[in-house]
Amino acid sequence: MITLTTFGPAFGSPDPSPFCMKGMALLKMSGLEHRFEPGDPRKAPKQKIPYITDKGSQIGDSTLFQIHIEQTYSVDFYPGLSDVEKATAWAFEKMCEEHLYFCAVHERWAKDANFNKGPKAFFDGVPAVMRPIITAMVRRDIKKSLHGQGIGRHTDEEILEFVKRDVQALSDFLGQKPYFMGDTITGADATIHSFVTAALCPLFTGAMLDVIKSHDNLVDYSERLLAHWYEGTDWTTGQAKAA
Ligand SMILES: N[C@@H](CCC(=O)N[C@@H](CS)C(=O)NCC(=O)O)C(=O)O
Repeated sequence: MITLTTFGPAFGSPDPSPFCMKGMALLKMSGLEHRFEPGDPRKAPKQKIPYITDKGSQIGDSTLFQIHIEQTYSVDFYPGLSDVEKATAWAFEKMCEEHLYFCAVHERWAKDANFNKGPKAFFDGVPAVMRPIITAMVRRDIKKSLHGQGIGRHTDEEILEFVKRDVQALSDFLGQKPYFMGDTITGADATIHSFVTAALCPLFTGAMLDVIKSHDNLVDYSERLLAHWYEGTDWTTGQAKAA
């Protein structure tokens, strides 16, 4: 039994983190026995969520545990793809994880309206007297990390231009195919679908949501795979919902 530690459902999504949704989808695709368990990044092996626990070992980072599952259980997440197709899948996955993701973090954490509707709720469990201080401290750290990564140095207009180009590339490549790489569902869908669905989260208003919503094929892809992976599943545990 593999345990995937996530944040747990929030914002009307299976998880507020696209990396957690990626992990959830990968485990579903793997066919291995698994369960989800909400946890705390401070206790995670790399102080980030998601991570898996498999036979007593904890493995942090969604790509590293994907590789662990591939190598340990001979799971092929990219069946039938050529080397060039695998290279394409890798490049799109990393565009989402290492570029589009930071634009989304900026959208949710740096903009007051979105922060107040979403991430602020992460601090509801902090004692009231400490809450404003801890909230401001964590928000400042996240803005600092966005500055270190680079995205935080750009204007809203410049970031939006990046978003438009990432999203256009995803939409153009997906086209009218049922899955990102063609007729077969692959590991690329676990990643791409999670980032597309996170960007479509209706809680967060603003230009990023408007951009992604204007691509009908991405909206349709998000809805189809949400139904495929999550209908009938308890989002908190990963187990089938009681009838
Ligand atoms: N490269 C990591 C990224 C995971 C990640 O960035 N997780 C964020 C949430 S989306 C996190 O746990 N942040 C908590 C923190 O930084 O304290 C992966 O693929 O799993």
